Amino acid sequence: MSGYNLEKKNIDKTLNLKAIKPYGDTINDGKVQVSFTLPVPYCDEAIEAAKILMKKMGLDNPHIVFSKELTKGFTFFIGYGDCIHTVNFENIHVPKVHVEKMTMEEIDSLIKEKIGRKITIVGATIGTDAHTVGLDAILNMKGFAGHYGLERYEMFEVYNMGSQVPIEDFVKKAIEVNADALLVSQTVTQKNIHIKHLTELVELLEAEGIRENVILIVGGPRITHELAKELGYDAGFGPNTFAEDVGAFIVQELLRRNSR
Ligand code: B12
Repeated sequence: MSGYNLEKKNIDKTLNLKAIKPYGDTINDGKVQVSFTLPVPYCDEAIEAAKILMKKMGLDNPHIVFSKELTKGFTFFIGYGDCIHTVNFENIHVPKVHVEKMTMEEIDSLIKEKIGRKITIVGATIGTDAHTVGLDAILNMKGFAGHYGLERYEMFEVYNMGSQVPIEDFVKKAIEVNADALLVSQTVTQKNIHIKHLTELVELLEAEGIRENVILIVGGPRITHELAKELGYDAGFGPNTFAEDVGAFIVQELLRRNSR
């Protein structure tokens, strides 16, 4: 056995999915890099404070590799440490949207064949939220990262109302065009403003008696399917969503509802 292999055999421990740790260069070494700022001047005591804090974060052998005064009274640190905690990977179950993957062409053909008419979608970033890039990535003709948006599909009629749309206007539009699906985007989560907006929308749809008539979808960087379901939505989509994920969900959900 070569010296390298011998050494590797001695330091590598078997991967245990019931207790995974961060990986640096050896399984189970737990190596983690952190960066943070403390509101104290740059000095030896500041570095000591940073190391004590890292220990309290569960990082053994704390080592500050970089520290610099940001401005008077504030010091920035980069440190390395060995994470003492583990996670049971086998026990993790993340609720996900159940959708069979389809291409744009397959989605259009399925709608033509099984629905026989265009599916109407109304999308908006509701309330005070001004972020439109995520919603546009799903709806706009040119789409996102090489994936065309739903406007490009032959069988979707898309109304993109843009950003900061009052919830009342959004619901009014949904009624006016007899929407099949409502697509809402929420990015800002400060002070749980997204929960407020999303809850108000569900309440208004219920008050208007149309909640059950529409497929209600929310998306955004901090949206999970679990949160969406909790708030009374049919599906929630987070980062790395593409239009075909959403298009496939809409047509499959519509067919499920029609067959009931
Ligand atoms: C661009 C940007 C802006 C632009 C927005 C321009 C525009 N027309 O959208 C401007 C300058 C206006 C802006 C303003 C603000 N912003 Co800003 N902004 C960003 C930034 C840099 C990028 C966001 C983005 O475009 N991402 C790219 C898209 C493609 O990703 P995405 O949104 O996640 O979308 C994907 C999925 O989430 C999903 N998805 C999203 N929506 C939907 C909807 C549906 C229906 C579906 C199915 C899927 C889906 O699909 C998309 C594609 O995969 C982020 C930081 C960052 N790097 O992420 C901060 C950020 C989002 N902004 C932030 C903040 C705080 C603000 C301000 C409050 C700042 C201020 N104090 O004024 C204001 C808010 C104004 C307001 N009233 O909303 C914070 C939000 C923190 C939080 N969680 O609350 C961030 C994270 C910055 C930060 N680190 O602090 N912002």
